[in-house]
Amino acid sequence: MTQAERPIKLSQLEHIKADSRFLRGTIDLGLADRTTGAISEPDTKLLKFHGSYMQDDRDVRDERRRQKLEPDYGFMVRVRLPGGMLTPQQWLGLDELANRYASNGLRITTRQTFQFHMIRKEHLRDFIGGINAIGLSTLAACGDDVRNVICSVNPKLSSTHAELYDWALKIMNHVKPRTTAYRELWIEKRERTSDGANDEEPLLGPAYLPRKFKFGIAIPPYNDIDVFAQDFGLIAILDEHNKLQGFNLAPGGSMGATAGDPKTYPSLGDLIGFVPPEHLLETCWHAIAVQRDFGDRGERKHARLKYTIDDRGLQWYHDELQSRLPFPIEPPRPYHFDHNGDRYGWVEGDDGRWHLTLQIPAGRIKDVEGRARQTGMREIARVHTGEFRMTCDQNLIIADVAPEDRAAIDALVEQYGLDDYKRASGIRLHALACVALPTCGLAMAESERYLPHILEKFEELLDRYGLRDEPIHFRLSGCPNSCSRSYMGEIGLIGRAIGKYDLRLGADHLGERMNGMYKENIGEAEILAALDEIFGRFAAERSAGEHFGDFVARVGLVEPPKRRPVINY
Ligand code: SRM
Ligand code: SF4
Repeated sequence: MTQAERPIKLSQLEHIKADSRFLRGTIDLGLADRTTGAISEPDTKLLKFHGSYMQDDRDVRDERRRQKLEPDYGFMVRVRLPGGMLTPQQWLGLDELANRYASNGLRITTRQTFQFHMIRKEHLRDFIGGINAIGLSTLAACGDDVRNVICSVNPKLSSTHAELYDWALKIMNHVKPRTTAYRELWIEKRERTSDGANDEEPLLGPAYLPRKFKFGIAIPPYNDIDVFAQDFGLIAILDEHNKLQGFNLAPGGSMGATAGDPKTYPSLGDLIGFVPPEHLLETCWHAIAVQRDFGDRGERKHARLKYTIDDRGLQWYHDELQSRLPFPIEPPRPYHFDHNGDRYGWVEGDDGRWHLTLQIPAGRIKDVEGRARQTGMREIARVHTGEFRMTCDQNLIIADVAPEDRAAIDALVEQYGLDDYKRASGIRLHALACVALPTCGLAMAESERYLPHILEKFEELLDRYGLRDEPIHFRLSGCPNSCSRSYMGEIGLIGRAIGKYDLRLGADHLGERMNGMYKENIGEAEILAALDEIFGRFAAERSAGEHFGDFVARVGLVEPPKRRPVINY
């Protein structure tokens, strides 16, 4: 039975979407209204599909309320950047837009793209228009649609990476929204949008998807995208000559959960089969269509693909997908991951070109006192002739550098202090933090702003046990939505209230096992006391080469969540 046939009460947002004339609503009127920095509540929901969230500066919220002023509204804008690739000219374009309109520089996200914060309403059209003018888009960067398709940035396999990057673009183009509202609002900048009578959404339908839907392509042996955290993970299968054979399919992942609601939970995807490259686009289309038809449109907290799969079974999802495809889904093929983080420094690709991975703490590229990262990247973009690649760990790669150009890049990297990766501790090199306060409306605790402090504290502890260089994966998030994929951290801190976090431990190093709860809702002193003891045990009792997360799981300090049972292929 499809969603339409089921007698459920649709959530309010389903009505807003269906009545929006393909995402138009009254966004045009809201943008023109100069009496407020905001737009209407229903329009904020539709604006997400256009790549923007209305937010307010939470640091000044109470003070403004006291002064009887409206909140300090601004708009977050997210770029859609499949595969995370950017030309130097595009970098310079984004940099200029950030300087002109945004409050906090450029922010690399955990899905390989950029966000900008606190764009004022009166500048939103010029900002999004400016992004389009440099050949990029924000359509479907947020909203109930297919989000930025991410892809491993394995620099060693340059030619395979180029091929897989191309697949990320193809998937995105194949399944993105078709509405012309985006063009009317942000490119043509029409004062009044049309009635959308000629629009069609052959895949997504007029009410779009029940919830966001995320694809990611991993290129073994790197799982640097956390492929099992995707709604629909794709694992590239290469033969012994690194020629692409096809893709293993791993649906059913996603991290988001609601504090105190056990019906919501993070989950990893599981294998249901393999398809060759020529069948990939059709497979992706129908993978989405199944969720469009069966996803829960009554309860948004229950509307991700993982819940559809868990309610009906992984085998059911496989069979339903198979019933829509004119070719067989084959059994999954063998693959092996050896890592799920970035590797820093210079790497030579299989084509003799060079790639330099830099560490960007929490992805924030901004000039601050004593550190001019934004200026440095601008200077690099002015001389670089290759491209830039964003990683899902909020870092960036200066990619495709000729051997003779390396010295010039190195000099700029050093001059602008972009070479932290040479000195940072193991845990610092493997730390991710979501944005959280002051812009995220859902933040329950600090994250990005807390990262430098808590890392120093962790390093003090690690130094006691000679563990400074230990590559411990640390993920910090300001709430259980886990935008830094904090359930995948060997150490995960998940915000529950100001100054309080759940301490979770025991994920593996391959992105194949989530962490488990160690202590709930505790403050910094308790977190440090707990880790002091566990780091001490780890140093004394670990077996040779054992990672921190594996140790914690082996000695039974936590019980990591279980994967779904394997299905019949
Ligand atoms: Fe996220 C919502 C930031 C990756 C799960 N996420 C939000 C919002 C838009 C808050 C909101 O709804 O009002 C955050 C904006 C903060 C701000 O001020 O900018 C936000 N999410 C981010 C970013 C920027 C985190 C970062 O520091 O890099 C990432 C942008 C990714 C991108 O470029 O598209 C980001 N979010 C993720 C990921 C990681 C991933 O996709 O690999 C997840 C976990 C995987 C998943 O989808 O479950 C994630 N974000 C969520 C959720 C939980 C969804 C759920 O099904 O429960 C929410 C809340 C929601 O959608 O209702 C959310
Ligand atoms: Fe905001 Fe929570 Fe996502 Fe952090 S994890 S950006 S606090 S929604």
